[in-house]
Amino acid sequence: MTHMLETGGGRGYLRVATEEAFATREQIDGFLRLIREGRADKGMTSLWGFYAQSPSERAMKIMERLVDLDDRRIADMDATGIDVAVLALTSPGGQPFEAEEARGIVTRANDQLAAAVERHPTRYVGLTSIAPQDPEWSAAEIRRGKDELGFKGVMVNSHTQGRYLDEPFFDPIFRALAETGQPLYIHPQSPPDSMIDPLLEAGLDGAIYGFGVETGMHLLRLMTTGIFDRYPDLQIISGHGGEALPYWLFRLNFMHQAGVRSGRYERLKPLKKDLIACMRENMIVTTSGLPWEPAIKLCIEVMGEDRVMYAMDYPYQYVADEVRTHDNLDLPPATLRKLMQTNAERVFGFSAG
Ligand code: 1DF
Ligand code: MN
Repeated sequence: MTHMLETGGGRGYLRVATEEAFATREQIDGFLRLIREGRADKGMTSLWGFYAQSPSERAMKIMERLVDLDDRRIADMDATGIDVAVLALTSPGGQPFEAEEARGIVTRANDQLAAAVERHPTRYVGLTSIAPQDPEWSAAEIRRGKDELGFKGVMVNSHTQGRYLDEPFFDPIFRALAETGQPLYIHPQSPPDSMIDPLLEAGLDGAIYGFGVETGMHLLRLMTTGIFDRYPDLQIISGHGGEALPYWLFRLNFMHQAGVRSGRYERLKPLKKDLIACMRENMIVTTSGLPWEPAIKLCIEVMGEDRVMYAMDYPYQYVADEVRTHDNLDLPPATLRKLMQTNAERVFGFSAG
């Protein structure tokens, strides 16, 4: 049985998609400049060398859709029944650039997004992009995003030039998140040069696997280095079913505790909150890339029904059938409504419709 994918909540909920990407021309031109000038890492060269230059139909369609924040995007949302898109600058944002270049690209991207949200206030919610290579500037941009641009959370695309957010260097970002009470979305990007070689060699560096293992590790090391002991109210969102962490959670927690007891690693310290509690109290996962009943049910069972949100990952995974998969999940209506609408409203603090 099929049904029309209409917006408007005829099924008892609105559809809020929470990992939706846009790009600016300036950002794409910047990626190409990095590649041309030999300043790009291997992951950038592989990923954006493809999307920004390939004449293939996939690359062309994605590029057209990424840079459109008006008619094309709204028509695509209408066609797939997406009522509200939570939008952020596409991966890896401004993170591969030198700080000054990054600040310019990210500021103008945030301004463009704010203008688009103003044009389509009932359809779009914006997230603030930052340049973690300049943490103090990023903290100020997080405040500007909330206070002046009306954004509802912050987007970081995993590592920044091989550096991870648990480094004390990045603390101003977490302080700004705590001060403004906003969630942090940690989206994948390609693994850094220190990690990518065996993935690249096998063609696995991108969204197929490289994204997931690198970002899953980032999320895990934030937890094991005690980010939620330091920031007990912080909420971190991750895509792709939590980058496999919910599936592995028992083993992660067991082996983490065994590792701590053994004293084998100086950096594995006891946590006030174990990894299971971290996942159930401080993490939220989305269904981007995983429109699959067994995986979504596992996430809901492991994380709780308040901690899983729908995402399409437009335009990288723009498939109407996947929306239908979510609509047809074997879940109680109240749980489905949380998944599709109300968890996102609570996590980001907005009201759809
Ligand atoms: C891809 C996938 C690219 C996702 C993305 O951003 C992205 C891809 C550059 O398939 O190349 O966000 N994704 O989240 O699955
Ligand atoms: Mn994505």
